[in-house]
Amino acid sequence: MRTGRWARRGLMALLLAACALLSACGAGKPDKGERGETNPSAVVVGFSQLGSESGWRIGNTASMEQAAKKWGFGLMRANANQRQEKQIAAIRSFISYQVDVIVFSPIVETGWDNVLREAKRANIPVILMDRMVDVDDDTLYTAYIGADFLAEGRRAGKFLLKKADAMGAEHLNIVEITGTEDSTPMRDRQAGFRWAIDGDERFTIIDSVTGDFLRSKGEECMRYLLDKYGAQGIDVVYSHNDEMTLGALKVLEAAGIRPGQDMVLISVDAQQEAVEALKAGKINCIVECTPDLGNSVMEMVDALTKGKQIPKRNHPVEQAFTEFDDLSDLAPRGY
Ligand code: GZL
Repeated sequence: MRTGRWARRGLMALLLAACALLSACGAGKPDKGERGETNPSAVVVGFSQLGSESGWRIGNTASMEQAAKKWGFGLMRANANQRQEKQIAAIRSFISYQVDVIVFSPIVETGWDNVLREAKRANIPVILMDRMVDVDDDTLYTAYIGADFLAEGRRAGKFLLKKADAMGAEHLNIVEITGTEDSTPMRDRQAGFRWAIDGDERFTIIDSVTGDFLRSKGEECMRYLLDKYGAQGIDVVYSHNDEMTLGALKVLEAAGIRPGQDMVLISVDAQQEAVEALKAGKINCIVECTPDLGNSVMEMVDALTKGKQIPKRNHPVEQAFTEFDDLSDLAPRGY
């Protein structure tokens, strides 16, 4: 793309030499594509993953690694362990190594303008995977691929409308356990849910606390909410991901409360462990959020390296799994 074949051979040698440094800061060696280490024409992708906070995230990383291997692309990986500054440092290292494309999942929406301007000046396209950025100039990224989180929130709310009808409920108190503040999934799952139930007098959201998408914090949040409102004061728990839901579920059962029966549980992601709880009647609805974005990302990378245009926004098809569905033939989730 930007350098001749010989320059790339030199660059690849530099890449290999420098990756020892990257591995020291949590970034992996650039797995060479199937065309082998000596082939300098292999496309190299710089991938900054935000962390490994959930089954979803681990599945997403695996999806990227499997797809890079399938496409024969080199993958420079860096795990930021939930730290934005580490993502920014990794992106800067990808720029200095002149990778062909940068892919990253921004942990929060703000604070990316400067480093994305540096990538643009270096003429390296950036694909946002899974989460969005809030920047003044949307030419700072080439494309977004990930869930429509507003739609996910709306699916959660629409399930609750149906559940309230089935219960013949006159009024339901809702507590919300949110994901990482200022992240796209947190903001839009919150907004979409409210959009769906807005104006329906049967529902009151009595509290919203952040669990940062972590199981341990989901436990803490549920313990706090139970202490504050008591079991009788909470009818519905809306949790932005399965890890937090599974943490909350453990606290409810320890308190002698039957999750899914005494309290309605609505979750997001659909990781296997949560699906098993749904089948056991302990969760009432799980809105799917697929982590399997790797192949679509690599298709976009391939198109970009061939000079083709790609759509700016790309959403996978997703659904919801609920107590009203026959889940007997639901395939294993793989995460
Ligand atoms: C959603 C993703 C969220 C998952 C969580 O696309 O960003 O982050 O819902 C993960 O499990 O932590």
